[in-house]
Amino acid sequence: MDISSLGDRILKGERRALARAITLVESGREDHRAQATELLTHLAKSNRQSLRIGLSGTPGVGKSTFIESFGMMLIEQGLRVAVLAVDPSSTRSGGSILGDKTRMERLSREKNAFIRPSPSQSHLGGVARRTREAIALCEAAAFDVVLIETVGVGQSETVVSEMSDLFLLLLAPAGGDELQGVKRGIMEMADMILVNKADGDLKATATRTCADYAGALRLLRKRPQDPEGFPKAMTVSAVEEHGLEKAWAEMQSLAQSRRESGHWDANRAAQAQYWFEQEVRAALLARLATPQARTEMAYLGAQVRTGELSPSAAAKTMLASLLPR
Ligand SMILES: Nc1nc2c(ncn2[C@@H]2O[C@H](COP(=O)(O)OP(=O)(O)OP(=O)(O)O)[C@@H](O)[C@H]2O)c(=O)[nH]1
Ligand SMILES: [Mg+2]
Repeated sequence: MDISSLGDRILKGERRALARAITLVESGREDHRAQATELLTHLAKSNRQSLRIGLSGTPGVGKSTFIESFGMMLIEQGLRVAVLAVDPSSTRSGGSILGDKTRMERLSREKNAFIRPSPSQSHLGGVARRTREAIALCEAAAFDVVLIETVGVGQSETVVSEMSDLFLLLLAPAGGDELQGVKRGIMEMADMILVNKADGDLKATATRTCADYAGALRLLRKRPQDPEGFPKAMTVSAVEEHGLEKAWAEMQSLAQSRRESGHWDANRAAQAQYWFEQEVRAALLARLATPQARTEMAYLGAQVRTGELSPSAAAKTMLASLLPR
């Protein structure tokens, strides 16, 4: 594969080249990894930045429907929109991908849109790197907005918020009891809470739910990255396409204020450092998982059990063999 011509086609915004490059970064093959690294290095020179919007919410809250409506609105404004999905659950089959394709039917027909469903079956560490690299590819391909969708389960919100400029939490209209169902840690990550399905019979409940969450957000610790009034809760209807323009205006105003305050750059720098450290950790753990390392762990472990070696002496020996000087 000619990496530099693939790179040039991506820089021209060619979706087919972009799709091919994402397949490359998704590959676990060693020669593919090397090519992916070469490609990303080549593209990093473009220095293009998209607005990266992370979007999380429980299954069925309307993430895909929201992305379809919101994405179409952005396209109508002349913007180019990429959609990536992070699905850490290996239990979900190809069904979710099919579902997304049909749910984003209009968007998937637009030439200024690019939709990439998540590959199934992989652990979160691998998902994180692939998604980050896919984001970088979309940025190089001059997409104005990159939407990163994730189902709100376990660690996936953290992963997505650590690669986003703005993090949105989509919630369903609900009674007061369910408010407590949103974990504090997730609330603290949100830049905006969007209460979806504010239409028909659910409209009044959505308005109440929104007020409840707005109150809950005010009780959280003030974050240095937030201008007055943020984080914010709003109601939207993805189906009736209500509140989307207002939500977009708020997102842009937040992004602008963060650019002006210097927080935008500082946040991206901190994220880059975070992922660097995560990769080092992941690589060290991978070394522990090799057959030789497992054998040595078992061997040293047996000596620790009989008292021949102290735990710390054995650990020292183990580390010396993992990290030869
Ligand atoms: N009334 C109403 N229904 C909605 C709205 N948005 C989505 N829905 C419905 O909610 C259901 C789930 O929508 P999806 O967009 O698939 O939800 P999701 O969050 O992507 O779901 P997963 O991908 O399974 O996590 C569908 O039946 C939608 O039609 C809305 O604004 N109003
Ligand atoms: Mg979905």
